[in-house]
Amino acid sequence: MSFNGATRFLILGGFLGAGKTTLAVNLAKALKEDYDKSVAIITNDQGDVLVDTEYTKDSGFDVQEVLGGCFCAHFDEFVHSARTLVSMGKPDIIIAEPIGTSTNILASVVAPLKSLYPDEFDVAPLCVVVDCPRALRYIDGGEDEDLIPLHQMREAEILILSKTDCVIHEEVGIIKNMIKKIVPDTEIIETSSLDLHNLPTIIDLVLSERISEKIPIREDNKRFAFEKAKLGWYASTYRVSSEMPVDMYSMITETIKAIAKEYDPSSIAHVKMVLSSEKAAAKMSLVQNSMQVDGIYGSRYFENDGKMVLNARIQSPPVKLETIMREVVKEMAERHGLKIDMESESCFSPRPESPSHYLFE
Ligand SMILES: Nc1nc2c(ncn2[C@@H]2O[C@H](COP(=O)(O)OP(=O)(O)OP(=O)(O)O)[C@@H](O)[C@H]2O)c(=O)[nH]1
Ligand SMILES: [Mg+2]
Repeated sequence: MSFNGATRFLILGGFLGAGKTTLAVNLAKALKEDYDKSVAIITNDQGDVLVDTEYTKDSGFDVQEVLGGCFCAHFDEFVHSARTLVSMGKPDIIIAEPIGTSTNILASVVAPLKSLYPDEFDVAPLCVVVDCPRALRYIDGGEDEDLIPLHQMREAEILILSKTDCVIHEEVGIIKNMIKKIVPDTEIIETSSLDLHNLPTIIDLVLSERISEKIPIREDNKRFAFEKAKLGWYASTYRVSSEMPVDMYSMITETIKAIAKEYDPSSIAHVKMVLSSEKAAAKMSLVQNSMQVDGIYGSRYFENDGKMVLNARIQSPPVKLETIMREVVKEMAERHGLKIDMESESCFSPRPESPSHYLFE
């Protein structure tokens, strides 16, 4: 889709686990099925292996990933990914999901895209996804660790309030009033991935000619460095095999529960896991204390060869996180008779990043 030949670009920001990937895939599916529009997706991570990439690819979309840091610090690579998607399949729309701890997206991603590539990309107003359970924490002003999500909210041109199904109706109203106090100029669209209410409203925005217009707010990235560094980032991939059928649902549920037992829920930003074979796949997430199986396709049982990808972002020293993840996976594999062979692993706390561009105008 293009007004003037440029590719429509939607940036979906928001904190870890807020529901960005779920929304991106739901939007992409609806745009394809109900509006005959093609969508491609750009994922982003600090580490080097992404559950989100597996999930969006498995959902049938062209995907590019920018790894090793935020779009803002890898801006040329980000633009290269977008151009690759354009040359691969000429998508009508590109949806880009920055890392959940990204800050100053307006100044370091939106503004440079608009000013450097006005003929190539047509950037929609910045959408920031905020989930209701986490937002309840901000009612009393939030805590120190809410510095990043509160900043992300202030950046929003459209604030998408997700997971409305996870709180009672009155709380949605309370959260919206709180948001209006923090960002009076922001439009709020509430939604839930369970019933997809208001998805057409978000699609109307994507298909409209509205472009991002908000003047970037000036907040020094150094303010966020301490909070970012508190998180341990873990990623691993395993080649897996089993001669007997393995119940994937039990396997991933028990794995996620075992990880949850090791940490205080408030320190768990997002743990996600995909187990897949040629004929079947299962994905599961844990955000704070909320555990959810996000889909099983094909059979519930895993057989023969496949792959397992595990990502965790938890407030934890990386060494402890790595030890726990290894032990849990080993124990679960033994219990379910799954042979595992680690292909890659990384665990670290993110270092401060410098954006390639930083435009305030
Ligand atoms: N109940 C409910 N769960 C949701 C909703 N939206 C997303 N989720 C679940 O929340 C979890 C996290 O969703 P993701 O879409 O992976 O979140 P994300 O923002 O992409 O997370 P990161 O990429 O780690 O920052 C998954 O288990 C989703 O199924 C919703 O509206 N309602
Ligand atoms: Mg995601």
